[in-house]
Amino acid sequence: MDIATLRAEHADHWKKATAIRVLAIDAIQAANSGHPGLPMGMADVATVLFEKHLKFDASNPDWSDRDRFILSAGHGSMLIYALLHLTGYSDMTLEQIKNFRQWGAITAGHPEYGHVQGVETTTGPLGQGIANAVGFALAEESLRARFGKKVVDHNTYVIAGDGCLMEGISHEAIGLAGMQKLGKLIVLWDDNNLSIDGEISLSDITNQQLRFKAAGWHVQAVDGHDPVAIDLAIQAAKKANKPSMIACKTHIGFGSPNKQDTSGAHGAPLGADEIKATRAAYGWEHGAFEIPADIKSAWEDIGSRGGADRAEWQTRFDTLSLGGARNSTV
Ligand SMILES: Cc1ncc(C[n+]2csc(CCOP(=O)(O)OP(=O)(O)O)c2C)c(N)n1
Ligand SMILES: [Mg+2]
Repeated sequence: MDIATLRAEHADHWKKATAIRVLAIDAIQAANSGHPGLPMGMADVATVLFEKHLKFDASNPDWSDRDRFILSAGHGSMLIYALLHLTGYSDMTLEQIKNFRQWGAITAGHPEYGHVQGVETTTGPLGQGIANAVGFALAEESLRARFGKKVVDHNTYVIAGDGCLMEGISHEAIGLAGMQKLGKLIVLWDDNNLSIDGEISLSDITNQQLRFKAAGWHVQAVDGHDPVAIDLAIQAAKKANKPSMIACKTHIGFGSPNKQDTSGAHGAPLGADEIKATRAAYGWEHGAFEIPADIKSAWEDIGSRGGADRAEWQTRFDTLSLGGARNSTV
């Protein structure tokens, strides 16, 4: 799906996703280092995931039955920092975004567990996030078997890039997940056909969809810029009783007139001229780091959407701990 269609047919979605893109672009430009291509490419997928699916409450980041979101492609850290800022995590202020990659800021080049609320595990070494996510999903299965789904019932979502899938560690993890039928694990693959050196065919000819199928996964492919298709695919993935992989066809550096679909968007700031051209392509008339109040507020509604779920969960948990689990063999 192209920008014109997104703006015409999915205006609210487009504004939210573009807020992620411009925050990433501006922070990376200010730092004079970072990776804009992934946040620009995966902003639509991430917006649909956070808006329609992810169970979380930004004011209670440690709620134990939250869905887990793991950015395995940790170089795209500005994607998660932008999401955490927009949805209202208290530690991820605009100042932190403006200080991306600066000494003393929590916004390190790659997401660090324990530094940032909402970062579930440290990523950056490619493949590490997807492998850890299999562990998260296994832990969820084990806890649910022990305590019951009234109090343990959450999904683990992963955004993985081509590099994550090329790393050897991903192979064992994918095999284990398929074998264990980890139906609550959903991997969103940023299928952008680009990596640090250029097109993927320079380094890998694996058919990733067949690879995951061969390991026992539920596999789908979607246009990673089409919010309706992304939503439907995540819905189907949640219903599957196997781990799911959704190949999200995206454009790295989406919307940058001269850098989209090139490795130039992978790991360098766009540059002042290209940022101007990209803002024009987006129809985004706001200054650097400026998010209009209505868009911020729409994102904050997403951040607080899980509050009611969390309160209901707390009631179930309190009841359970008075009766069931406390007196069981646990
Ligand atoms: C284990 C490991 N090896 C190498 C790197 C360096 N590195 C960072 S991103 C990247 C390329 C990743 O390509 P892809 O996942 O396709 O990301 P995209 O260019 O699409 O954003 C590499 C080689 C790393 N982070 N971890
Ligand atoms: Mg890639």
